[in-house]
Amino acid sequence: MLIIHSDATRHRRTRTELFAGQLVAPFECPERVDYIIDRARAEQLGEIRPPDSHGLEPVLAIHDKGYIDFLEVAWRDWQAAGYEGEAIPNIWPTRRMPGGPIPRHIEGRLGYYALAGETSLTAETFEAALLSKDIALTALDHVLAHGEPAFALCRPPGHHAARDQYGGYCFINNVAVAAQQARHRGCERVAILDIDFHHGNGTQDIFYERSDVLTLSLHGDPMDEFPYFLGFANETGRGEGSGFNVNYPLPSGTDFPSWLQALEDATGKVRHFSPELLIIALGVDTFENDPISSFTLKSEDYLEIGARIKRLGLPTLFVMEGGYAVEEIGINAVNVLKGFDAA
Ligand code: OKP
Ligand code: ZN
Repeated sequence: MLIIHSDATRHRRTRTELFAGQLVAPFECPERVDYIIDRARAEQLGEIRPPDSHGLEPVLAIHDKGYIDFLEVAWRDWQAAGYEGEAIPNIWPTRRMPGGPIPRHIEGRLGYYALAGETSLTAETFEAALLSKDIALTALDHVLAHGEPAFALCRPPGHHAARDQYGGYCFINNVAVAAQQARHRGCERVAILDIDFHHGNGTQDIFYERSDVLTLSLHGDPMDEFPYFLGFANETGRGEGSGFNVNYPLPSGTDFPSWLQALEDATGKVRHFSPELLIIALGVDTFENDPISSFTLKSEDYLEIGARIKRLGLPTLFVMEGGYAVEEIGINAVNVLKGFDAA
């Protein structure tokens, strides 16, 4: 399988993540990519190519222009305010003060555009986000041109990013940008199947009122897991999009047989939709030793996941999302792709 990868993803190396009331070394670190690419090479998974630049137009087909402009200048404005740490929001529009205009001060604008507080914004953030979507779009080019699968080794991840919000380590929604680009290039129906441990809230919200992009997500029950405020089973789409969003909230401790039952239901729905393109939001934080998640999948299970996805017989784009058991992330992610290739 073709792999799109850039060494420049390592330029995003934040120092801090707000976690459990402390600033800790971020879970979403550059070494994640190193382990995956090392394993892909060792397993001779396929050719590794760098991304091509795709510009901002495909991004602005999904994201709000004001939001993208904010990402571009946020670090400069944060520094200009005299702040010395990495940029972290600390106040938000909430139920009892939903707010009016977008604030002028960077502290207010951070809260306006952030959906969570763990994700530090730094000097390299905007470029890193652009590089990540270029990786996804280059892999998409290959799938569309040849009908063959491709793996976009994206970092930072994307599925929590909404039209005008960042958080959960995500800034640009890579799978959403790729899906919209595929629509633009003539695919009538696109399915996005999100198998990351966390609900793909950004992706769901972006396509919630549309019937041309089917979104499905298997994830930890938001009653107990991030992102807490979206991802419930009764969220099935709105208007034109009614019936075109499917959530599978699963309890803490979910094991592989139970997880596979949900996957089988989801693949049945994908088949019924008969998309021209399948995009997999590939997180391997469902792994038993993941430090921030609570499912119990084992490394060998990822081979079976790849094989099940292959059975759909669709042009397939894999886009990297989460996975924080860093030393095992290479084995687990590459197992999905190997399982797909071998089936
Ligand atoms: C990004 B992706 C756990 C805190 C979780 C943010 C998680 C972001 C996950 N108690 N904080 O979906 O892998
Ligand atoms: Zn995740």
